[in-house]
Amino acid sequence: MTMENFFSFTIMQYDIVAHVLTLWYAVMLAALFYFAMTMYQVLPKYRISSVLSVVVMVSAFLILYTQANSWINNFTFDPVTNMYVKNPDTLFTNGYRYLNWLIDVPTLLLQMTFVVTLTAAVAWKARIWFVISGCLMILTGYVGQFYEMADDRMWFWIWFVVSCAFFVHVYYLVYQVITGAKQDKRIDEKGRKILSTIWYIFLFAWMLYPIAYLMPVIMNTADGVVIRQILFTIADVTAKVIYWVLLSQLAFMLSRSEGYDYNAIKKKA
Ligand code: RET
Repeated sequence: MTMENFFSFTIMQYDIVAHVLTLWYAVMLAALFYFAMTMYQVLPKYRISSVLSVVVMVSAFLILYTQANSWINNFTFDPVTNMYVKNPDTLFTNGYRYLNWLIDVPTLLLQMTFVVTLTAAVAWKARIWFVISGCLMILTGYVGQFYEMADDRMWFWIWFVVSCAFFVHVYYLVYQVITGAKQDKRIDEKGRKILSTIWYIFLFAWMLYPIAYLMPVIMNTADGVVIRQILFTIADVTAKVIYWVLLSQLAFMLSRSEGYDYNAIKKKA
């Protein structure tokens, strides 16, 4: 059972979580349209990255909608105490998030290898390990989160450590791919800045996930729940949507340097 089921919430606490979760799936839907509509602004070889963004957004939207409802259906307002109290016959779960990441994490990592230029051997090695380590990081964390409120948190910690080992490996791979991409002659100073920002997104936004996982240990209160849901949402919007916008900027730039100027083509037509 996750920590969210152990507390009653003030109207403010309950509403903040309900609103943050709603905002979150609305952003996913908005981003879906953005990526579908900007797809033709890049060369065909980069469009696979936009297609993947759209596909992931459909799945993210559906899963996150379910996740938001899991919160909304789990509590009832009690006018006597003026608090939202847990329904006796339902349980909240963060599990949907993990399932969503299982799709997103390998895709986010793969997309990078489709946009930046890498030698075939490096690209394939990175792709295979991105999928293996990315999925194992999420799956081991998924198992661990079932033990977050156990009397003895031994398994919670064991799975956390295992998941972190894969996390470090993913970081190492991302670092290699990004430093490799910076060597590309077609990438100018602005492009290198975008690549550095992408690296910072990995460094900071991805780090919020293990922090949120540890919330039952760091702050085991109703406020802790609110902070955890906000952290997950900030991380998700940054790691997905902002990352994708940056990646498509890079693809626009590379397309232009390869002679594909979408605005000029449109003017002619
Ligand atoms: C877990 C378990 C505890 C240890 C670690 C974790 C890392 C999770 C990460 C998730 C990234 C998700 C993304 C989703 C985008 O949509 C599984 C919480 C290290 C890094 C980027």
